[in-house]
Parts: sequence; structure tokens; C-alpha cells
Amino acid sequence: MSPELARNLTELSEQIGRQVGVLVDRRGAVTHVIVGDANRITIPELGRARAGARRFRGLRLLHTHLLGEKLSRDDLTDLSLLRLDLVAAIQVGEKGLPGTLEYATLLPPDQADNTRDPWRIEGPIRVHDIVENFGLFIDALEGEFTTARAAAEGTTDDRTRAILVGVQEASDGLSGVDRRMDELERLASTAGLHVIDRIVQKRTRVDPKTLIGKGKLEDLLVRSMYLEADLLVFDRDLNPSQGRKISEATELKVIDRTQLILDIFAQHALSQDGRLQVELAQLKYLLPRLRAMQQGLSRLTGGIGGRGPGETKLEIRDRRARDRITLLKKKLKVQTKRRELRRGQRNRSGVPVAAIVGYTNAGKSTLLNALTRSKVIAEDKLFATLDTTSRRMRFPDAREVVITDTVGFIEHLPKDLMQAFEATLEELHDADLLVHVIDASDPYIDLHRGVVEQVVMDLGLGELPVLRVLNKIDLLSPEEAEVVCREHEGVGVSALSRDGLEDLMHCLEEAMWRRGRGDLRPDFVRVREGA
Ligand SMILES: Nc1nc2c(ncn2[C@@H]2O[C@H](COP(=O)(O)OP(=O)(O)OP(=O)(O)O)[C@@H](O)[C@H]2O)c(=O)[nH]1
Ligand SMILES: [Mg+2]
Repeated sequence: MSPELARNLTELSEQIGRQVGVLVDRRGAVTHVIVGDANRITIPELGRARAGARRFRGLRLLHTHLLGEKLSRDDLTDLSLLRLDLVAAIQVGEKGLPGTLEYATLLPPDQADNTRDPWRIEGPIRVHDIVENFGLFIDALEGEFTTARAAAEGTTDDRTRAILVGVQEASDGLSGVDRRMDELERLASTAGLHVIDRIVQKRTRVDPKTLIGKGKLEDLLVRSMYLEADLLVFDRDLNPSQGRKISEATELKVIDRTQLILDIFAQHALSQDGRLQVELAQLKYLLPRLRAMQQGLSRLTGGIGGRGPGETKLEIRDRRARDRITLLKKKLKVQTKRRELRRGQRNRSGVPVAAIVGYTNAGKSTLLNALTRSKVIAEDKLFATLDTTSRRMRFPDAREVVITDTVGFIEHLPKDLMQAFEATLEELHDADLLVHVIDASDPYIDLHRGVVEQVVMDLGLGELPVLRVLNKIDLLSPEEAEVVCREHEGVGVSALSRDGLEDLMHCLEEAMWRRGRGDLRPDFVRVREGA
């Protein structure tokens, strides 16, 4: 900013009592002259910079401040969102003379940490003290950005870049939000997302329009631009209008926890039933959102990458979606009949059924494999299993049971999903015994156990006898393992190392053939009570 330009701007501002500004390009030519009011100036529509744009816009904003105020939040937001080269504010001094100047530029990503704003503010200085050659300065800064980017890209990671967004309400308690965000992050990585940041806002209650407040939404916008995010994942479920509003405000794809889980289900569903069920749940989830999104259809639809069974169908409109839902329901009904028949036959064969239930990732499939020497997919992923698998297991005395493994449970299991999986879960109704697998090393063991027990109640299975199995005791010391087993009144095993499996078989056998008489707790508990 040359002294002449500064003086022109401040004199004019003084005369009309408004902020006055210019946009200047790299060659020093003025491209826009802008007149604001006493408090702010509004940059004309330049079009928001493309997310992930590598370069600055090549324009700097030089404008006046009348009231001695610092660079405002608006100024800095403009800097970030429009990817301006620089934003400067010059004070209008006495008699319209130029006062001091403050300016801000964006910080290269490797110099910004997550707790700071992504800009650097310099000044105040006097206009006459500006020695810098702007051309050299901005070249150097852009260079820093390119280097930082190249370093970050050294890891060729083309996964979708996601920011996780959570809201902490007063009622959440301290650890609540952390636990939920940890789980959300696990869900996100299971879904194949690259989580680049987490943002949590504390609020006494959520904002009904956009969940998080307006200011936080703006911050989020700045950060997502800056970190080149593709996707926002909200920890809370968004209703259709919230989803639309946030997506419009941020110009980013926005999904919530339910949609994330749906996406994982879509990726993991293998059986025909499973795929039908997931597609049905996806459509039910999308239908009200299609309605809320008369235009701008694309950003809210299609899960993360538009993957899964519903993939090509996600663009279809209301009526076709409804038709499809009806059809899917019909198909599922046929399948249900077929399964009922099959199960009827099995029941007549008189082989008792033990159904494994538990929180996702507790080790249910691993345990089934260990007990029956089979090879159901077991991985360190949430919802690795969606389909029900049944295997026969033979006890030493040649008696047999059928053991079934099914989809895991999770806190706040989306209703539609629960409904959609009725078909899968109905297998549980034939069980003679539930084997509740609990991850003994889980820091949230009590809560997760409670979630599973609640789901079991909700499914109307509260009357079934339950045998609790504390899995993964290999991750604990023997003393710790004993404490956990006592506390939860269950058998300690390691499905991986096969530790304790014999005990478990014993308990299972006893439980199966003493069915209905209730007490399935392992011996040591009874011993303790007897004492
Ligand atoms: N250390 C240890 N890890 C185990 C044990 N059992 C299972 N795991 C691991 O826990 C992870 C989840 O195991 P799964 O058997 O897929 O769990 P699941 O309950 O079937 O999970 P979903 O089907 O995704 O709900 C895998 O990485 C297993 O290797 C165990 O006894 N000890
Ligand atoms: Mg499994």
C-alpha cells in the first residue's frame, strides 16, 4: 500500500463516514473499488475459491477502518475463504490522515496447529514503514504453501478427507463426547475415510437449525477450506433440513453418524438378504432428504463415495424411491418366509441354538471360528459381520449345538437400520441361549454391556438365558481378568489364543442342557455365593 493510495482511501472514508476498500491484483492494478458502511465492507461475489486450490487468488484487499478496531473476524474469514493474498486494514486518523496498518496472511499448513487460527496477523505499523516488496513476499509465501503441501502429499493418500464434528451438551458429562468422537473416528476409518480433524463445540443445547452455532459453522468452513476437507461427518443425527443448511453454508458434503454406519453396512453386506436390507435402510434414510433437497441434490446423497448396493439408485427421485422401497420390502418378505421354513426344519431336528450377541468388534466372529474351527470373516473393523452365520459345534460326548454369529450392536443404533435388520435379527428368536461376548479390555465395558442388554430387551429377547463371555483376556493380566470376570459374572476367554475355551465349552454344555433353570453363571460365582 503506497502512501498515496493510503491517503486516498482514508480521506475518502473520513468524508463519507464509511469503510472504503480496493482489491489489487499482483501487478498492482486496482480491480474493484468497494464502499462499505461504518463497520464493515462486503466483497463482491468473486466465487469462493475451489476447495483444495493450490494457489492464492492473486488479489489483496486494502481497506479502511474508522473506529480504531482490529482486523475483524469477517476480514479474516474473507482472507481464508476467498484465498486472498492478503487483507490489510488502515486506520483513518485525524483529519482523514492515514493511521497505522494491520495486515494478515494465511499460514502455511505445516506452521498452523489445530488449536490456532490459520492466519498470521502483522502490525500495527505505519504506512511509511512498509519496506516489503509485495511481489517477492507473496511468491515466498506461496512457495511455503507448495512445499508444505508436497510434504503432506509425500504420503499418497487418496482417501476422502473428513472432518469429524461433535457437539457436547451440558448433559453429556466429561467423557461422553470423547468416547463418542473416538467411536465416530473408528467408524470413519472403517468406512475408509481419512480423518484430518475433529471439532467439538460445547453448547448448553444444540442449535435446532444447524446443530452448531453460526460462529462455529464459519470456523468450520475456514478450517475445511484450509485443510482441504471433502466431507463433514456429524456425530449427531441431522434431520433433513439441518443437513441441507449445513451443506449449503459450507459447500461441502455432509453426512451424519447414521449415514456413516449405512455406508459401512453397504460396503460389508455380502449376502443377498444383507444387500437388500442395507439398500432399504439407505432409501428410507434418503427419502426425506431427497425431499428437503429439491435442488442441489448431489451433495447430500450417495453416502461417502456413492458406494454400495444403493449406489446407482441414490439419484432417483421421490416416487421411484418409494416404488423401490415397496419392492425391496416384498422381496425381503419372501426371503423371510424362506428362512422361516429353513429354521423350522432345523428346529425339528432338535439341535439347540446358541446365538452370539455383543457390541461390535467384541470378537464374536473370532469366537465362533475358535469354537467351530471355521473361517467367518473377523477383522479389526466395526461391523465386519452383517450376515448371520450358523455353524454346528460338537461336544466331546457327541452332543451338538448350532452356534450363530450375527451383526454387532452399537450405541444409538439407527432405528431404520435396526428395522431393516429385523430379518437378520429374527434368527435370534430361535435361540435357546444367548452368548453375550464382551470385550474384557474395553475401557467402556459397562456402557457397552448396557447397550447390548438394552438392544436384547428391545428385541423382545429379555427372557432368554444369557451366558456372558469376557473375551480378549490375553490383553489383561490374570488378576485384572479375574476381577472383570467376577464383576460381569462371565467366563474369561481369549478367542485368539484359545485360552479358557474349554471352560466355556463346559459352561455352554451345562447351560444348554439345564436350559430354563436359569443360573448360567460360572462356577466360581456360585462358589462365592455359597460361601
Ligand atoms: N487380543 C485379542 N483380540 C481379539 C480376540 N478376539 C478377537 N480379537 C480381535 O478383535 C477384532 C474384532 O474381532 P471380530 O471377531 O471381527 O469381532 P466381531 O465382534 O465379530 O465384530 P463385528 O462383526 O465387526 O461386530 C479382530 O481384530 C480380532 O482379531 C482375543 O481374544 N484377543
Ligand atoms: Mg463379526
